[in-house]
Amino acid sequence: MGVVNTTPDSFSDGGRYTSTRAALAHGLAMLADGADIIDVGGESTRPGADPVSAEEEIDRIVPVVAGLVDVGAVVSIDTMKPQVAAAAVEAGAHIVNDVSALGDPDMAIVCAESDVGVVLMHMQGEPGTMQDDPSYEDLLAEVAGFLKQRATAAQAAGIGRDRICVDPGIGFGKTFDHNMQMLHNLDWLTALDYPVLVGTSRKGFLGGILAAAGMESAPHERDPATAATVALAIAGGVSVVRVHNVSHALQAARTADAIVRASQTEV
Ligand code: PMM
Repeated sequence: MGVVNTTPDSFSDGGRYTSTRAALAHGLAMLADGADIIDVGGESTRPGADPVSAEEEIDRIVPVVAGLVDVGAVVSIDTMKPQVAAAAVEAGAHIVNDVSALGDPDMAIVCAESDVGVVLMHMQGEPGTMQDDPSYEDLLAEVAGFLKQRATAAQAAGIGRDRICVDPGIGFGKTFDHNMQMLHNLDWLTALDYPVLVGTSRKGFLGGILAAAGMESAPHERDPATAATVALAIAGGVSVVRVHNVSHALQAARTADAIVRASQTEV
């Protein structure tokens, strides 16, 4: 899953794809690089980011979604707002990626009334304050329990089980150690028996790992580190990786996948 943020303020690619033209060109380039899905976002979930009205978010994302649908792409819309999801679905989007896991009850209705896939992500708190002091008594059990509960609620609202994907929400109300523990223990999530999506791309914890090894890095310099997480995620049974650099991630994913499969065949 390649990321197109049409926002002025996302942490890694903010401001680069604010015009429809630039966002579309970037989506097309990621498709050419081998992306299976393009995830279009119109509001940054970065801690402290400015909130955006539904109208503005719709204005940002609809032309991009429609343009990508036009060329036959599978398009995901990254939003917490039911109005925005509805406008994107109307424009042809195939997946709703909701980092609040259907936090707004109307989102379940919008999704149930169409046949979109739904990504349910775990977040502790809200984007503005989620990184202030995240804490858990039992991180893995809490994240897995939340996702199971949200998936069950989604199914009760009429969203078929085969349309649901779960995501631990790397960096969403998580400390460095929380992120590391979740990625080290992905079997907690795969055991839920839904496809798992993971978004590690260029995130702060990678900067932390690299800095501890004496390598300071800006977000856009973290693609090799991202590729390492992609390989580990695929080896751990993850189905979808959400990334900014598709060609690097695709090499890592294909390589990890081939080695995992080789180890399952008899020689
Ligand atoms: N991360 C970001 C935004 N949306 N959606 C899902 N499902 N999972 C994620 O980890 C995720 C997301 C933040 O990253 P960005 O600012 O680079 O888009």
